[in-house]
Amino acid sequence: MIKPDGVKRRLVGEIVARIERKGLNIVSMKMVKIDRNTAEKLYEEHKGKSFFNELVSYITSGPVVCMVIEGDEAVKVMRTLIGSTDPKEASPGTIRGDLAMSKGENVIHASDAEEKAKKEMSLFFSQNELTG
Ligand code: RTP
Ligand code: MG
Repeated sequence: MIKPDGVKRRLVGEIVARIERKGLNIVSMKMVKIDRNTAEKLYEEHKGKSFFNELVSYITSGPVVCMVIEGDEAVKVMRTLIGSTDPKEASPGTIRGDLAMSKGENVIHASDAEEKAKKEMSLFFSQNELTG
């Protein structure tokens, strides 16, 4: 998911190009404005943490671009492609390493496990949007 700062900074094309050039398939894509309820589900694992409210406000602050990405070990490959959570520590060549500076606004989210990917897909896509 390209986060609100990525969309605002007009990085959608840049990020989509990197995913495609890597050899992953984008099988579904849409721009949406996330509501608070969905944001809380997306980041359920962080409920109660000090940064949770800030995270929910940020992710609901503007449109995001959701993508379903397919490929061999797609979850792992996407996590490598995006880089470390804190962009200041993310390696050059990664999306966060090259395009961001702030841990709070780090341009992209990616699921970190297959079960999470399935859950997150169902938050944003209906079945007929996934099988096309
Ligand atoms: P994401 O879920 O967005 O792909 O990010 P991630 O796995 O790399 O990092 P995660 O630990 O899941 O944290 C989710 C998002 O919360 C913000 N965060 N802020 N202030 C802090 O210490 C802190 N820690 C995390 C980041 O925006 C992170 O992407
Ligand atoms: Mg995460």
